Amino acid sequence: MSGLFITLEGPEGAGKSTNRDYLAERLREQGIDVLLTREPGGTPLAERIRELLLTPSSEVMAADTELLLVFAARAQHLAEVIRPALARGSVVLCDRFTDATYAYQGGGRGLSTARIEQLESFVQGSLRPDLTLVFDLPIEVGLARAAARGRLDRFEQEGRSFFDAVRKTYLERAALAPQRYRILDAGQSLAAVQASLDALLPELVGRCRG
Ligand code: Z5A
Repeated sequence: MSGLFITLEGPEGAGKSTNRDYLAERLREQGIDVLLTREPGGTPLAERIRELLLTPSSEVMAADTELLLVFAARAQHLAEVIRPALARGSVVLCDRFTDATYAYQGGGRGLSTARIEQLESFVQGSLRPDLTLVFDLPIEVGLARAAARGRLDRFEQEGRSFFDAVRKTYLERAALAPQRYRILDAGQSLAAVQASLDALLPELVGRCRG
């Protein structure tokens, strides 16, 4: 594979989608071919699985079901979108990927890291993101942003301890592999977050050009 796989992660309302679009524009200005996508989702079938995962329901979804649905959507997304784009040499900017599984199903739901690692190897083989941008912010700031958008999805209805565990897991994973992760302070103004992205741009452009 000759492309570059960049993922954007963080708790709710961290500004991943907004900043993914901003980063894509900056990279395209440099003549770099960028593909934007997201998880769960990114293909028609995976978007249908996303609906199952996000829509609140009176039937409680078992944690293992949630985990398997996340990886089922990912298998489709990898086969149909991510692997072909990387093979073409594109830069893939993906709003959430498997770090979210460690954070939400591992940290939030308490599923074992070993189980997630097994599925990660099964579904992804050796493919891992080249770079992961973690948009970190206090939970209450992100939840206030999410709430301002209106109706809360199935995850956003979780309690404070769930989101604390999500945030903690992201920061722990980033600390274990600093060469892959960059942590951005997403609690600042949007202009300040985007200035941090601008500061990262020379490194990103360099890596995109290999
Ligand atoms: N999930 C999972 O459990 N396991 C997995 O493996 C995967 C996902 C892949 C859907 O993800 C859910 O799936 C997610 C985890 C679970 N949990 N939830 N919910 P999602 O990424 O689609 O959902 P999200 O995290 O809730 O996305 P979001 O709320 O849309 O957040 P965002 O993309 O990080 O933020 P945004 O849309 O760019 O910005 C949110 C608002 O804040 C918007 O009005 C912006 O204009 C505003 N904003 C952004 N940045 C700023 C700053 N700096 N200041 C002020 N306002 C700002």
